[in-house]
Amino acid sequence: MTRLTLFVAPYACPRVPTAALEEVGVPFETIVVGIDAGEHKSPEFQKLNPKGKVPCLLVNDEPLTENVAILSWLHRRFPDAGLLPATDCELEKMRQVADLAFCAGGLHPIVTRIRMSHRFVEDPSLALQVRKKGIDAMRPNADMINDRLAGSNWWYADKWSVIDAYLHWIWFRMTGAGFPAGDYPHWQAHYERTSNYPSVQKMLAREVQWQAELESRGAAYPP
Ligand SMILES: N[C@@H](CCC(=O)N[C@@H](CS)C(=O)NCC(=O)O)C(=O)O
Repeated sequence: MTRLTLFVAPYACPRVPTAALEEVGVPFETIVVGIDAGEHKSPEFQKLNPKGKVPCLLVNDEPLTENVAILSWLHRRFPDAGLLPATDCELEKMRQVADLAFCAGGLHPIVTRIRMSHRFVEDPSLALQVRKKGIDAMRPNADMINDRLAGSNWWYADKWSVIDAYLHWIWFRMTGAGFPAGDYPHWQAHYERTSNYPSVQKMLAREVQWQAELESRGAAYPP
């Protein structure tokens, strides 16, 4: 049996592959990395992921990094789990990769500007400007996502996928940092729907344990 171990951090993007692994339903372990305590910069972790980021998935001790790659690998390795809609069309498969890349490469960096605006400035008083620019940059994306979710439960109409888990994390992160949720009612409703989706609920229950573990070693941080 393939041994799977995922390096995670509470409230961070490893929420997405955790929900994916819960959806697959195979046994897996998580190792919690205290980002605020700088544990992602430790030599031990950087040996596995020199980029110093979570998630990092160990497949029988072999590391795989980047959400797009981890989620794509899980989808290929466990095709019956339905992490993405099944299709024989090569173009459609690549459109699914494009959707993953949009979340990871398009939306995530904007979320970082909104949520971690202080990281982009020397002078802390300028952080608000960075956050405002991040919110401005997110708005056209949020319009498009809100429109797409207007008439359907999930990103791919009637079929839940890991894109929904990704949008769930992005919404959580940016609205928690001041993004105006009320302007995007369909994405808000999607967030609530996804919060009740079984594999997302299992992921959120795991996250409570991750935070408790960080608290026990004095490395916890607020959402
Ligand atoms: N491109 C990476 C981004 C991963 C990433 O930025 N992870 C964040 C958590 S959401 C992280 O590890 N941050 C640690 C830090 O740089 O402080 C992916 O999609 O997997």
